Amino acid sequence: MLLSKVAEGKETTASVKGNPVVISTWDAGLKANKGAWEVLSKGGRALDAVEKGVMVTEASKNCCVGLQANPDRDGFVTLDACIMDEHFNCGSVAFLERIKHPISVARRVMEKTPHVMLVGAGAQQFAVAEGFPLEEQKLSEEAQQNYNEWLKESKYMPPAINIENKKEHGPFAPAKLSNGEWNHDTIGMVAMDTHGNLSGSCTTSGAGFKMRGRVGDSPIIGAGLFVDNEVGACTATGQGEDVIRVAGSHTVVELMRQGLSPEAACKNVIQRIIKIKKEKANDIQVAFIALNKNGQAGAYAIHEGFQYAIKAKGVEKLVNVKSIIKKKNA
Ligand code: SD4
Repeated sequence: MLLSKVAEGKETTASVKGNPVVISTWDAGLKANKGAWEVLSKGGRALDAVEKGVMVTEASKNCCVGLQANPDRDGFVTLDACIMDEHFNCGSVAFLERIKHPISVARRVMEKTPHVMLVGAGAQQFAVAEGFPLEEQKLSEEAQQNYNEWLKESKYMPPAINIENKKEHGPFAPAKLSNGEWNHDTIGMVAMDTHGNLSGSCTTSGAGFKMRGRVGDSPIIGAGLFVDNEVGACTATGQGEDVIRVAGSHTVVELMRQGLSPEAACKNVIQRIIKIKKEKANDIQVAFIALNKNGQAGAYAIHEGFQYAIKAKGVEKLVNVKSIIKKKNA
């Protein structure tokens, strides 16, 4: 982990109108933000930046986002993604197989169809018709090993997404890579461009060894992602089922509309989830990152350990995010 780049979990005021800013979930966000910055630094549109940014992660061999990810319990990698611009245009794909860049298919759904969401075989058919190559149906070496391991017990339990302690939380916790980074299966990104316009993107392989057909929050507009260009933008990571039930990202944006800072708005929705889950909140991670119209960024998580990456003029760092539940031996 790039400890030198880790900042305090303070609220980060990174930008004002006229200065672009991009934030994204987890440490993989550092590289993704660089991809987005190529667009933002040249005065490009936030929409192009958030697509380009997460494509870096979708293509990365060192990450569980995209086709390298762990499969569902039947052995197939299924992907979810969505994108939203400054005019409430949005597009989404879910349960999509054998396509390398689901985020770009989501954008095509937004731009070329009268719909918001395509799923499964229909989404794949549309992608192929749009010229996206159909990749080989083959698990990455690491995913195959993980799957073989999982098959020994084939035990289905609700995934404890993104909680680091594998022993306590079973095979659905993220794996640690040989370079010490955590291998997360989602990236969410929101950005503001030089015109002060906001956009967001979110792409995931969901939970490893999930039930076939399971779709989380990430491709659902209002849950995994929401953008209101007058107010702000938010994206989520963690246990998708619990983000969906509070319309997470939309709720964060609505709280910012009422005057809450990005961090306070994220914290409010995290507290709502904890109130609903009661002691079961110990077993799930959920985190939100948000950006308001003034370019102020903030985030909050259920559990300690979540980080987001931020890039703006003269700023490039990981931020340790405040949480409700602290590590036991902290
Ligand atoms: C999901 N929210 O499918 C995603 C998972 C995730 O890092 O964020 N993993 O529920």
